[in-house]
Amino acid sequence: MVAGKTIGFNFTFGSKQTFQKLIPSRVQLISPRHDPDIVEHRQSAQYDNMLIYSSAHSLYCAKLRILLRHKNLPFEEVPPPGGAGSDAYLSLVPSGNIPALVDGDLTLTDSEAIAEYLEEKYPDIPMLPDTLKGRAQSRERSRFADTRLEPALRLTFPHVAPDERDYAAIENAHALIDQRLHALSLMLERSDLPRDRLWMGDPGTIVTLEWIAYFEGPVLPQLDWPDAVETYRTQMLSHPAVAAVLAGYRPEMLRYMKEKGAL
Ligand SMILES: N[C@@H](CCC(=O)N[C@@H](CS)C(=O)NCC(=O)O)C(=O)O
Repeated sequence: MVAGKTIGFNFTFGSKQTFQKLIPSRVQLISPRHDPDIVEHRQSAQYDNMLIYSSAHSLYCAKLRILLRHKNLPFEEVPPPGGAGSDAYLSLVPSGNIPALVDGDLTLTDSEAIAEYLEEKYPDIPMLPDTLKGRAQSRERSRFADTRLEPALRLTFPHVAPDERDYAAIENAHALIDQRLHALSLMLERSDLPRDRLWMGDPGTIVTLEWIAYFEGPVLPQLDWPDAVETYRTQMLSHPAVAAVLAGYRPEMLRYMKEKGAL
């Protein structure tokens, strides 16, 4: 059972039902408004748990939630004080990235650096295989998601709102996403990594695929999903941490799309 906490509001990820019931309250708290109390709290409080600066619809925050939940690590989530890009946040997190992890005196950004740190600090539920080749393949999957698959998806974000959509840009993004899905399919077919375990390379990949699937239709024309990628998605959903985090995250994805007028 994973305990999670948002400043001023405690919750426990005990069951799917509890988790879903809590989502609206947590989302309300994760607003971009400046809250000086949070900065003060952050600077003065002693945290037993790790603190994550996060936002509700961030893909990389969902990735990190899956990692933390899979490793059964308690954590607290707060919005970036002052909002992403604010002076208040930049004074705490110089890169301005979301998510950022605060663990004692360490403040760390980049979901993959955070994942590697958590893996070294909490190896009891390993997310890297015990073979050299397996670890290399898991890292390759992470890097592919981070530098190839997600950047192709990212091209669509400025064009989610139909009113502001540049259809040539969407066409370009669509072609690139198709290409990257095909590359992922070949990589999955060639990989020895068993799918009955969740590896470090999986959370970022699966959340990115989820966004691509949600955008197909409302934002992107139909995609050519390779069978190997479809099978991989289904297999990943059988991991409880993936299923639970996505169950809470999908309403945020839909909310974002509705706000943009894409649904
Ligand atoms: N490669 C980074 C990407 C993180 C990223 O792009 N985060 C976005 C939110 S999903 C962000 O920080 N946006 C705010 C900004 O760039 O100021 C990671 O893995 O953490």
